[in-house]
Amino acid sequence: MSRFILHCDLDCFFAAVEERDNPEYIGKPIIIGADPKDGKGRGVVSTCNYEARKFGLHSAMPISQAYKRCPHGTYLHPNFEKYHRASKEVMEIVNSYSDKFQQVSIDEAYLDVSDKCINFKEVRDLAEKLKDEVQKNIGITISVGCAPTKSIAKIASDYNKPNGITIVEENHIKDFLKNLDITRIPGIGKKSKLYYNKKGIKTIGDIIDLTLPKMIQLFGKNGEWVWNVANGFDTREVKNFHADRKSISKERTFYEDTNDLNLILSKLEEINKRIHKNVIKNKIYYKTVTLKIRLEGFITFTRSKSFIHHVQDENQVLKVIIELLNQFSTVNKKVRLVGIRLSKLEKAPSVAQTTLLSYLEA
Ligand code: TTP
Ligand code: MG
Repeated sequence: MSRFILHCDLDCFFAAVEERDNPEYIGKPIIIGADPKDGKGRGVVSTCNYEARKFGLHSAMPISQAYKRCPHGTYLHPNFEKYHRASKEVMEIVNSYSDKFQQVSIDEAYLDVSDKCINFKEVRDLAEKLKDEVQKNIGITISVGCAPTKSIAKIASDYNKPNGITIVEENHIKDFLKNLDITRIPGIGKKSKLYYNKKGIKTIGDIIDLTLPKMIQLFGKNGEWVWNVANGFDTREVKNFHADRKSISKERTFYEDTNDLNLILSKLEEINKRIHKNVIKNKIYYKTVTLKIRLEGFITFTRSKSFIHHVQDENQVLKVIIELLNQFSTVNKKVRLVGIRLSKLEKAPSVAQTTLLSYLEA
């Protein structure tokens, strides 16, 4: 029996929230990210609306380049608190359509509705209802893809953006994928594209035409995964938050590289707080804390420390983070990104070590 998996992804999310709250922006190019400072600014575009995309702007583009292409755009500093609130409200709606719900980023989630629908007509009705509910209640639009696998559902949600629904029935997978560029496959970026192109592979159809052994011979393990995706052989389930989860992590990129220790610490405190909202809600305990720091020039370091027992304790984690951060303080470079990862997870252990009882293993 075919599975009905939905992938829901908000359209130009941060920019959409700004348009909702400032209707005078609608129809104009809006860019969220670093301050362009008349073209001299550093940092990147976080996202931009579809009006701005007409000028070639996109996420992660240096803000100076964006400004060159679109000097008349409206440039806004991100308001993360507002976006997190909107995300939470949207995800509550999406989750109300099925318990088999997996949020994978601030603006995207998978939903398995195989138990709720008996055919694609019902899936479409459900997707339309979900979209309407998000638009009416939150005031922003979401695109939905539906397919028998997670990877094809993700490709489908992106296919008809913004505000689209794309349904790929089991016996239409090949027709849907065959003319799409290989970069539509999640994980094939600009660099891999060049590599694939060199071997004569441009479309997903070119991949489907190869045998699995040939793909493995040409591209190794990655080739095997890509071939499976292209042929609709992705058996991954929609997992609820904690099922089989190895770690929980969050990271943030600074809008401008910084060596301001207070700023770095307050960012880490914010990340720690957010992670703990999740772990508390999902009754998750952890043993290992990892601090990740990326310096300018993309050199990345990680340092970890483990508790003897599983704990769930925001203050203890912060202490560990400060301790680990001190190990970096002699580095004379600016910081680009910081992150925290909690691993060795356990769900509601028999003996929960909290606050004073938790102690460290060197
Ligand atoms: P995306 O879903 O990748 O992008 P989007 O929602 O802005 O646009 P689309 O309609 O194509 O889905 O990311 C969701 C949000 O995450 C985005 O609004 C801003 C943030 N983001 C960044 O801050 N930096 C990035 O490099 C990317 C890709 C996203
Ligand atoms: Mg999005």
